[in-house]
Amino acid sequence: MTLKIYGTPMSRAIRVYWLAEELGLPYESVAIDFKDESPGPVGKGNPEFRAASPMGRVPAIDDGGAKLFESLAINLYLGRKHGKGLWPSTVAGEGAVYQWTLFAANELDGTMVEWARNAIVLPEAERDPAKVTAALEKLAKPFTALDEALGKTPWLLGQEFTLADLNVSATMFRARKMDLTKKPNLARWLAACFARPAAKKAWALRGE
Ligand SMILES: N[C@@H](CCC(=O)N[C@@H](CS)C(=O)NCC(=O)O)C(=O)O
Repeated sequence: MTLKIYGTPMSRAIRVYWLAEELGLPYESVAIDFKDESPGPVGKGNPEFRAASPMGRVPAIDDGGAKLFESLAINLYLGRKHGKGLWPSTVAGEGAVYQWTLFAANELDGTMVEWARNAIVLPEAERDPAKVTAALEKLAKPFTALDEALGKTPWLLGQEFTLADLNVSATMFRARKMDLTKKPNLARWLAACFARPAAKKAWALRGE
């Protein structure tokens, strides 16, 4: 049964499309517009979608009856299931993937959204520069931790690109619009993540 991915490229579903491209996984994209409250086919009330996503948030998946929500958990599941080099071969490596994925969720995700909304996404009149400053202050420690880690090895777990790199870089994709000259290792790594053919294919779905 083909993997179903609910969401749109303009949502956090982009993280799952990127992984599907990396793994060469065929998938059916079920468009759910996260701004549409209706029970119609593309609305958040669509009952088939709600069976996979009880809060009506995208992305969600149905993988032959295995239903999951939470973008990064979906990626851990698909990475563990299909591997293909993106999933580490040791338990210590798996621990590092969990660590960086929870780091992405807890230290980056919400603050990156806050920065992006107020720095680049909202119409200029609605942006709040104080929120930009506060977000950058909150991101300083995690960005330093990343820059230091990536000063030691090319990728987060060592010499190879893994799911840790995908989950973290996908969560901070908008940092490509920040001035990262003081974080050269982070800047080099972010550019390398997004130079991957699978990332380009996924981001092309957003017209980027
Ligand atoms: N932590 C969740 C966040 C999901 C989320 O907030 N998705 C947004 C779109 S990117 C959404 O569905 N918003 C509509 C809503 O919250 O009702 C994840 O990573 O999947």
